[in-house]
Amino acid sequence: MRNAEVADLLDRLGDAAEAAGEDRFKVVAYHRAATSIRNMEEEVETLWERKKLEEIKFVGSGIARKLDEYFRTGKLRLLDELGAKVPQGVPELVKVPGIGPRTAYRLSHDLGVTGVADLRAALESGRLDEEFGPGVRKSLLLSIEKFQSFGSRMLLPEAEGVFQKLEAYFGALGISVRMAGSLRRGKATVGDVDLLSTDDRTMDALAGCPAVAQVLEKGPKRTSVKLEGGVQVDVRVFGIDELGAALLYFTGSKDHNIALRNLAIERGWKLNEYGLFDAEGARVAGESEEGVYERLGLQYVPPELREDRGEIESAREGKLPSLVKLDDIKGDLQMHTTWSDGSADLEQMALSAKARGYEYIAVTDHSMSVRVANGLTEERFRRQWKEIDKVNEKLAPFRVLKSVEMEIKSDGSLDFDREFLKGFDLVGASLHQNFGQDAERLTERALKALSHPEVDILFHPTNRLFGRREGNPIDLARVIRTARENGKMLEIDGEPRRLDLEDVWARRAAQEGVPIVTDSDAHATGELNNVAYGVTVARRAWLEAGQVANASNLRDLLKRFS
Ligand code: DGT
Ligand code: CA
Ligand code: CA
Ligand code: ZN
Repeated sequence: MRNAEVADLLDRLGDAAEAAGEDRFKVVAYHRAATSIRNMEEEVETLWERKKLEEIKFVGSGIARKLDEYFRTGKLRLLDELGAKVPQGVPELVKVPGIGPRTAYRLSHDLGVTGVADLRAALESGRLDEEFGPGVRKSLLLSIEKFQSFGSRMLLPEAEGVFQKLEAYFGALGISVRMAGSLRRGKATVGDVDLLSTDDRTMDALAGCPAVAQVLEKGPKRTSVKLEGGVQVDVRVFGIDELGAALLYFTGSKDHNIALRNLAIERGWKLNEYGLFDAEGARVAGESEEGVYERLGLQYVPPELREDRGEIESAREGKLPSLVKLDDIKGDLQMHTTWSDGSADLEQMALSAKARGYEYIAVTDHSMSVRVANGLTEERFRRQWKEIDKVNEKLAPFRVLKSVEMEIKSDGSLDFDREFLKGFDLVGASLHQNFGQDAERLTERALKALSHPEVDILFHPTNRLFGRREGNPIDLARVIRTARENGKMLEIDGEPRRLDLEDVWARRAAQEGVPIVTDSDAHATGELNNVAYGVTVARRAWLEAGQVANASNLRDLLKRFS
């Protein structure tokens, strides 16, 4: 079936024509013909053999001639010629969301922009002020930041949502699908959604799903589609006795796979997506992942650890950690209420947390210098404490801890003095202002807070925000050392755009003996769910419950920072 291949060719031709500054109507014609061929029943190659290409809807004599050249020679000269005409910066610029081939052409050809970094510099320096109004400039800058920090990946909850919808869709048809890929490993961002099944009907079912915008590829054992909204989904079908090996292979990571395959090779065996085979080619495992690990002499490796970061060695020695679970979490230590920038009041947050089975929460409204978030003064905190006392009486033994997300100001000083801070049960500190400082200044601010006797936790240490900005360039090795020396805790903020600390750094902090807090940073009751994402990061950081401060009960928690 060459229809998909020919359709892609025409789409590429359309993009190249647009990027080379060709007429709009030509560009549209190529894409129209591509869609028409992609969706037709008959083989385009058969029609070509019968000289009937022009009977295809939207294929005129010009496009028919090009397809004829392609079928005869396997090449299309026009594509190469157009490619040579595409200005230097275009291929990179079109990857930025919101920049199409036409704009890219204009930027590169007419305005001399050589790439994404150059575009950013040009916008920031005012070089393009005459070309674009302030609104367009602002949205271009936002797109660039998103592209530079994020690419075309999606956040974990979005990928999970796609999976759940598809799982329900297939479920209604009696088809069961399994999650694989980076989504199953719980990565903070996910490129595409990978599914596996043992049911041949899955292919047609996916291609026929109403949420599908475009079928990219459809074969007997594999289908790829793009959903409305742009998310790519890959489905592959395997036999029941192959499913474990397939899950292993398509869960990845690629590096983990390669390490496993090398273990098989050492024994003179072979491992691929169909199974584990001995030297004679007989299948020794493949039905389950557990079976494959076992025959390779390994403990079962949870998907979150499959990154080739030492898990193979640990599994061989039987020393994999017993990873923390969502169930282990006894309370949530960062959230906001209507006192600052949250949307639920304090009692609602407490009730919702209690209903989740927690023993305690810390209410961490912002302190006064975060004016945009309606930060609290000493006087307002004193009033909030009275409300907390009342709620605690009502909900006992559930406990609301008096806490704060206190601002570390530009000069490293804090919003409140030591005497006042003593009135809180728990003090978290973070910075929201002046990220433009150099790495040394930013690091000094964090270290100053971690050296303060009343501060207990440093919240979201790097301040990264997927889709908005990369993390601050602070010296995390020094942050961790200072936290350890002063007996402070570091946070994994479960807000999906933050997930900060990230896994490798949280792991390192815990290895050095720093207790980790993993919480929601909720600004509404529903967002208390964010803790699950924080726990996923903690698992990817190899953490056991004993290394997570809020996996302990209230008494032990209070002991940690009294
Ligand atoms: P993503 O989608 O970019 O977030 O990351 P993944 O890990 O889901 O990667 P994806 O979707 O390209 O492929 C799914 C899995 O398939 C990947 O984790 C490992 C496996 N895989 C893909 N390509 C290769 C390869 O060239 N060699 C091996 N050994 N495995 C591969
Ligand atoms: Ca994937
Ligand atoms: Ca994939
Ligand atoms: Zn915050």
